[in-house]
Amino acid sequence: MTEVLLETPMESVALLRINRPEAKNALNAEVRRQLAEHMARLGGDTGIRAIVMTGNEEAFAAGADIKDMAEVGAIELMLRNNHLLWRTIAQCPKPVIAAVNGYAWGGGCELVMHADIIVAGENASFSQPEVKVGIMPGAGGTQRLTRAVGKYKAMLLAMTGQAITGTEAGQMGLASKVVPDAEVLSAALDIAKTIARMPPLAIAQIKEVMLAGQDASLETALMLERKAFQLLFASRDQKEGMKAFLEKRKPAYEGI
Ligand code: CO8
Repeated sequence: MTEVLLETPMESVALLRINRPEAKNALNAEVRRQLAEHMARLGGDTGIRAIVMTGNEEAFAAGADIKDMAEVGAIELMLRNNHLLWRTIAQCPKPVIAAVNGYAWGGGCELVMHADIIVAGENASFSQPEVKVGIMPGAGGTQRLTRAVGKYKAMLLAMTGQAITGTEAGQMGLASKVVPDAEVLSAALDIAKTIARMPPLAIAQIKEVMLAGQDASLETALMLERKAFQLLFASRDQKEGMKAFLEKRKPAYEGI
């Protein structure tokens, strides 16, 4: 697989790099397929506790590949079943951190929003510019962006196609953390390292409950939280975490 490179920069952390510099990392079918394959495999790998997803200095990804779409018909597009690949990424149970430099436009911005934590460079560029090429966001942009920044900012971005900087994305709630461009990857890896040291069952429950709870009623979401909270008391890591605190030592988590 060369369109998406897999590295393990440190123990328990996987780094996925989109690698189509000649096309500003535009998401063609192969990139999407490889991303989904990696996510599916890493999602089931007990040795991996956090995934960082990035592009290069110029582009995280400048959108879906327009050459792949320009002449396609609606039925052919439907039969491509791209949503299954996006769903695989969305359903990855491991924490995913997007490290964003350069363009995160269109499908690139939508891919970023599949992550759980977003680290943006100050000068990164976020946009949903699909309207400018005659279409609309089609991989979650109308929904995840609205949930992230609210209706009025999301409408403004999707209807004008205007780009915002990483700094603005941070102010709007579209980035968890904004750092100087040169520090994006190291900041994302630092977060991954911190998360990788946490008890993985607790991390998995936090992710599952937060994502499922977003789309449920508050009562249902609070019930999900309560059940997951209770469930964690069946884990050895809960006993170890609390015992280590009381014994004033570092916990040794096993993931069970
Ligand atoms: N698709 C295909 N090729 C692209 C894309 C793209 N999205 N973006 C850049 N490229 C290519 C360019 O065609 C160019 O190739 P070549 O050298 O062969 O001419 C190369 O990358 C370098 O790009 P530029 O010369 O244009 O670089 P600039 O620095 O001048 O500009 C920009 C960078 C501003 C990012 C510019 O390339 C641009 O506007 N790109 C298109 C951005 C865009 O419209 N993105 C949205 C696409 S639609 C979409 O994402 C729908 C998602 C819905 C989900 C669908 C699931 C299938």
